[in-house]
Amino acid sequence: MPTVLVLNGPNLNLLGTREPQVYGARTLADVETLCRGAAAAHGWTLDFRQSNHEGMLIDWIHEAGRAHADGLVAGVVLNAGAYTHTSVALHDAMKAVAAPVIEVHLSNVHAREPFRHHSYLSPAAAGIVVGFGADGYALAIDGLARRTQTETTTP
Ligand code: CA2
Repeated sequence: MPTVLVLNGPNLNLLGTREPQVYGARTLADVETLCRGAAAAHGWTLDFRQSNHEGMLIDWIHEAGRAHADGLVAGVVLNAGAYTHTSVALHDAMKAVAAPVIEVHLSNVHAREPFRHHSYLSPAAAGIVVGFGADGYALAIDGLARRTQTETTTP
């Protein structure tokens, strides 16, 4: 059964503990449960991870690229947190793999501080989901499934 890999970047382990007006009240464990249901609805298993380290996220994207080439991973959902706005290295990692990567943000970054308006990741993303809170992760998994379906059925 294919896997969807959900990667979370720095500080997202703190979700639900502070700034609920910005990020919602759900914890990262709640988001994982939500994602598990969304993945199961498409017959996928879920691999859900979080790291505060840029290099770890890059290693995981490379790993996903290899697993995608072997038919084991359908794609990646990535909330890279603040690395979104700083990391050319994550951009390069996304470009280096054929696995589709959907960029997700809990908050509407475009309605926040100007430094959050630019994403180094968006040009390398297969799709972007912004501002739907934790539900955005499920929307991203659904979008990945629809995209995968289209790829396999469209001549
Ligand atoms: O809206 C998002 O999902 C972000 O990726 C979240 C990042 C932020 O730097 C991006 O601009 C937008 C921050 C994640 C930190 O999450 C916390 C949650 C609770 C308490 C403290 C931090």
